[in-house]
Amino acid sequence: MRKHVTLITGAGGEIGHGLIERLTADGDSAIITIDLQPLEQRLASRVEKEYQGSILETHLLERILSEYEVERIYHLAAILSTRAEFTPVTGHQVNVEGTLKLLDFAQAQGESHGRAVVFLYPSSIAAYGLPDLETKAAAGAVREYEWNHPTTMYGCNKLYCEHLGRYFARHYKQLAAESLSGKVDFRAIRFPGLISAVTVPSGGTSDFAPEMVHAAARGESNACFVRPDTRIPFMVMPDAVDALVGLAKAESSMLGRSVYNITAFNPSAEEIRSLVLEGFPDADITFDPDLKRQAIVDSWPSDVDDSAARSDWGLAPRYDLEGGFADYLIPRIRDLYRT
Ligand code: AKB
Repeated sequence: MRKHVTLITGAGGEIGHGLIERLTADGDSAIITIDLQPLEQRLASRVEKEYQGSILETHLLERILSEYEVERIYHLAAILSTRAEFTPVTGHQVNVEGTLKLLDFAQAQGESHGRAVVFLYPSSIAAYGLPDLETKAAAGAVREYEWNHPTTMYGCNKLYCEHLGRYFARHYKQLAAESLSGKVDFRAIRFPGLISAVTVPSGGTSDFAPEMVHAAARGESNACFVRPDTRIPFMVMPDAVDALVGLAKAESSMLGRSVYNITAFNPSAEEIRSLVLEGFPDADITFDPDLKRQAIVDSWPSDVDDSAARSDWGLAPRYDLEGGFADYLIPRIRDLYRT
């Protein structure tokens, strides 16, 4: 008999860290992972099995199919927005072809064990693209179906994969004699920028915020790569993990859509700097905008409307802006770098 498990791809990344800790703290140790790099020992010891390799390796996914019944997939592996602009074809391979492989794997799993595989997909505010700052200011909190004109390879990849997921869930092989759809229960969250007290992101464009606070805690100076007035939505990592787990557990009958905005607060970069200075009064934070990365952040909305997530599956972030810094980020980051 194949064991029932949850699969996490990109498990060693920022969200993967928090997710493995959260799921195993809840008593769920039937977790298998895929990542290019070995997991940190403290995470590896919490999971059932760790596969080191690429999501693009067909034989790896076939091996998992033969060994496990996968009930749920958190497909976290991705190349983020800044990095994908330097290698857009590789970005597309990992972000789109990789996701297609995972969706196909979920379909094969569902057909093999007969139950729908819940497929959690972290999409992003990068799926939006606003043409200029005037439009961004006038748009305010955008709804899921508005301004879907991403300017980055990563944003295009995320938007397209949301559609691929919906296709697998509802229309897969619609001309076949017998319906094969319904084996993938696809659920996506459009994440805002995320700030973790435990890990420092790399390769993203919302990284200016976590970079500021981690540099301050390490006693290093930081030249923020966006203007002080730059504003996009953010959330701290524990709330992002809670949201993923909350959406995974929601009754499918409650879900009116397959893609949900979520957010917790939307400070300007200057407001983030002020909060970092409250926690680390000696921090040396200046602004030195990189005009090209600035343009990417300027194309993302200043806020998103997450009312559908709140009403359909009970999104309720624990941390607002002040609480996120005072009760989570500052004390936890201080502990992280305490020597
Ligand atoms: C990035 O900056 O690429 C990501 C994102 C906003 O999805 N953090």
